[in-house]
Amino acid sequence: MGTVVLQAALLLGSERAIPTELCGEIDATCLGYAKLILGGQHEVVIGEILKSINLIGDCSIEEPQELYRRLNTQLAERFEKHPNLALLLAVALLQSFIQSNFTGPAPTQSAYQILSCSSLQKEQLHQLSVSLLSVLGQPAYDLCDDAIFLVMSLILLEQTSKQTSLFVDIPEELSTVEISAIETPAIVACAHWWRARALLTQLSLLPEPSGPHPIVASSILSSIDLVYAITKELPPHLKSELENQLGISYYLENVKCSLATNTEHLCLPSLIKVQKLTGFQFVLTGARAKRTKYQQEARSGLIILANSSPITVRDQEKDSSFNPESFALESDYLLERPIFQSIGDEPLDEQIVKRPKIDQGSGIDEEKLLPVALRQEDIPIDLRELDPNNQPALANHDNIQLLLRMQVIRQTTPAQNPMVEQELSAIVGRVLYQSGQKNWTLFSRGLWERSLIETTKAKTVERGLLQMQSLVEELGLKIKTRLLPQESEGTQVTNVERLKFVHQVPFVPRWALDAKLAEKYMSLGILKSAVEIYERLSMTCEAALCHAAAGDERTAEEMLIKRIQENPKDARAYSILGDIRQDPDLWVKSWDIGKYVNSKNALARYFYNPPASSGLKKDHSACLKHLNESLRLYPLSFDTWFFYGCVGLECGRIELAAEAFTRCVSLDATHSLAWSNLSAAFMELGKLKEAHSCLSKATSSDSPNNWRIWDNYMLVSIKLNLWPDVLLACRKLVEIRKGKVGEFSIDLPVVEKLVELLVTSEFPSEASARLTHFQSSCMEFICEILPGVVTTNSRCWKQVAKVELWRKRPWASLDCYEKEYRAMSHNPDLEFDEKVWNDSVDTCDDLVSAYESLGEMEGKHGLGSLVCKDWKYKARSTIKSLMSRGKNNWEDSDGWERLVELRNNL
Ligand SMILES: *[C@@H]1O[C@H](CO)[C@@H](O)[C@H](O)[C@H]1NC(C)=O
Ligand SMILES: *[C@@H]1O[C@H](CO)[C@@H](O)[C@H](O)[C@H]1NC(C)=O
Ligand SMILES: *[C@@H]1O[C@H](CO)[C@@H](O)[C@H](O)[C@H]1NC(C)=O
Ligand SMILES: *[C@@H]1O[C@H](CO)[C@@H](O)[C@H](O)[C@H]1NC(C)=O
Ligand SMILES: CC(=O)N[C@H]1CO[C@H](CO)[C@@H](O)[C@@H]1O
Repeated sequence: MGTVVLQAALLLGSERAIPTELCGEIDATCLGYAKLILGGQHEVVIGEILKSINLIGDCSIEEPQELYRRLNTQLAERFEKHPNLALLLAVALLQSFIQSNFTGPAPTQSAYQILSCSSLQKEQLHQLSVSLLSVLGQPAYDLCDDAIFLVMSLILLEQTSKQTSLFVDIPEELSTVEISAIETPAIVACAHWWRARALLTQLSLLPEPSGPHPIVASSILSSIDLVYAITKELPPHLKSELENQLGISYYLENVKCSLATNTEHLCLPSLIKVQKLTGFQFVLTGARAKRTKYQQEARSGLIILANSSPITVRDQEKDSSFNPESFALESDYLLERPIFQSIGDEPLDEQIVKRPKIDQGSGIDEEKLLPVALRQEDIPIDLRELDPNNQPALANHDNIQLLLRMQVIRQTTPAQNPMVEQELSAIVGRVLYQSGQKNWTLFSRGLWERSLIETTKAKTVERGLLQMQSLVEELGLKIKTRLLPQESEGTQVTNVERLKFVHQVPFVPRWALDAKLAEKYMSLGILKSAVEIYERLSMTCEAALCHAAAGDERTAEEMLIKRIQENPKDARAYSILGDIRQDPDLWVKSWDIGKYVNSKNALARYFYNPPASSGLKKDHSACLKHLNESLRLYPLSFDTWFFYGCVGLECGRIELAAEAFTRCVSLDATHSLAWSNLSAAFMELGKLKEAHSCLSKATSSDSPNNWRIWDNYMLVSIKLNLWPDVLLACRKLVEIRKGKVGEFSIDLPVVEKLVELLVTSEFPSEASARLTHFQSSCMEFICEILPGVVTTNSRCWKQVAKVELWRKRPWASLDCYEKEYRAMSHNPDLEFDEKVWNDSVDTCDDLVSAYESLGEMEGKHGLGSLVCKDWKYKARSTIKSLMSRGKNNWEDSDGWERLVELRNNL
């Protein structure tokens, strides 16, 4: 039991989780090591535990696999019977690696010193370790420090969690990790959890997520059973509190993992769960704000009102066993903050409503990434009472939730949408501007995120770049820190502080900050600065892509060729060279040496759309074959599945397409086009019901105004006789398209069918009888919406007239015939175009019959009134005026004859 408490405490990074009364039960050595790790002294632990084993010795190791085998056997021999110790070592190694490359400060001893390697061995071991960490032809970042620690940690975790190694060849069938709350022992579950953390660390060393690693990590973090597997072995009196703490951590890490593996569309349920667990309340609303320095007038803006639950805050306070780093907010350009004027002085609607997506309903929908309060009265009472300029400090876990939500929004919305940028700013603002001391990890991440947002706006792009530059320096610890926490209490305190939460917020290794800055320069067209950074980071592929983007393909090619000469195993470099030269041989080579997935995708695109110079024709089956192989190795790529499905549809491989789009919507259930294409596949397979349900998903997803989707929805609904859905779609099509194509947005045959259905039902004669939903909606559509859209289409007016009559409003019905006739007879072509003449005669005929049949009915003023008292006179004068307009040209046409006949019949 004690052991599990100890491991839980390590997972939580909290010494407090080990109650003193339990310490007696725990093996003293392990307890000592755990305390050292929690106190940031990983090196001591590593040194102590490894003291007695000869890991490397004097061996000269040449091949990565040789290094793996050596480490694997040595570690297994020593730790097979001591999973607890193995886990402690693995944790120390991982945390130490993270400290070196992610959070700093630099440890006093390097990995190779601790392992007592010669300097000759050191260089070689580093290269071999980097090779081992590379995945599917993507080299791990080779300037990282202490790579061997991460390798050792991963090996130990594979051993303690009893899983097949990912260091040996990629397995044919991907084995996902199965965790059972009941059967998996707690210690194994802890090992799984740390392994997921280590795998995400490894992924952050790669240019793109790839290989089985994301799948293994997500499968570990895919179910809360991971937590239950641990807590079932805890002593009863600690169980509920630790379960709660571990649960919070689990959900946060689940989101982090989705973000890191580009499956961010799956995050919302976990975000909602963790919000409930911490009792966090927050809402986005409008406010007027003034930037201290640059603005005189307050402008409307957005603000997040947020508050942590008092219980969470109290728990956290109990935890401050060490001094948080403290620092003052001084710099103008880093810390300038808006001053909010009181919220609610303004009608909030105007500021937020611009964004079409937000529904107009009252109250707030908590099940959203960003709950919004449009009106002041929708803001929960606790939040309404907050002072917007002095909001209370949030619990750390709540700050993390905000940062994660921000990241999810950023990854799921199109870039450069000003409204989204405003929302992101509001979230970051809430993290940055709060009373009390700031947390290093979270605060520095907040500053970084804000500078990223600022660079997306023309007005603030320069300030954003300056902020990024100075943060790169400060976080890189190249110069002494000023804005961020000083290393006041010595490195121990600092590193512990900084390692807190590192597994809950997305990883940003040191060099990734620099690389992001370079990416920014590149997107702003400042290529020279971008290239400089990439070269300094020795990211050759990125630097080459920069040159290529600037049109200097020669330099790009030269750099890549040089890189390949130096690193013949860099499959990504081959593939990028292939992209620049459009040379399939290079992609094939890239696949052969490293199974680099993008090279297969490039081959697929090539065979789908071969350049004219190649003399090849579009080759669907080659294209599908390449995509199939790419997906086999990396099935988490939405884009690849989508392409696979489209090609499948195009060449009649419908089952394949259905499978592909099913995978798409399981990766992103909000993607309308994927739903719509999936329905197309089902249609082809004759599965109408499935097709219908896909389309109904498509219509409620991310592009609710895509008329083609509604059109398909209507067609399928017709086939299934689902008339209420047909009506819905038909209405929606008019709504979406009337602005562009006017009355052509109306699908007449469908309208006619709907009207036929409507009028064959009984119109409720007594006032008390209620209309069905279909009846009232159809009536509204035909009698209120259509007349605003129809201009000349007489068939359509007839339908309106029909429904008005059904509603027992003959006067309104007659009105329609008059409008129909007027629209037609005002056509100036009447005198030249026989068709118009013919049509006008027809509508005149309609109108005259309407006068005859409706004129004498009871009028709108009830008993005694008539629809049209002088209908005969009106009918006559209608005929007369049409005849006078047709006199010159149509006097001996058939139409003329018909008019004469009509007049005589009256
Ligand atoms: C920062 O994090 C540490 C570690 O959990 C905590 O003790 C401290 O209270 C936090 N600071 C604030 C202001 O929340
Ligand atoms: C790829 O092809 C293999 C063999 O034809 C097939 O079994 C597999 O289902 C295909 N994979 C996908 C994702 O379609
Ligand atoms: C599938 O989606 C693509 C991309 O949106 C589109 O071009 C194509 O027409 C769709 N195919 C079908 C059958 O709907
Ligand atoms: C108009 O109607 C007459 C018969 O009613 C027909 O012969 C003639 O072709 C029609 N003209 C046009 C242009 O449709
Ligand atoms: C490439 C890179 O940024 N590496 C850094 C890893 O962290 C150490 C210190 O912890 C730095 O010295 C390296 O520059």
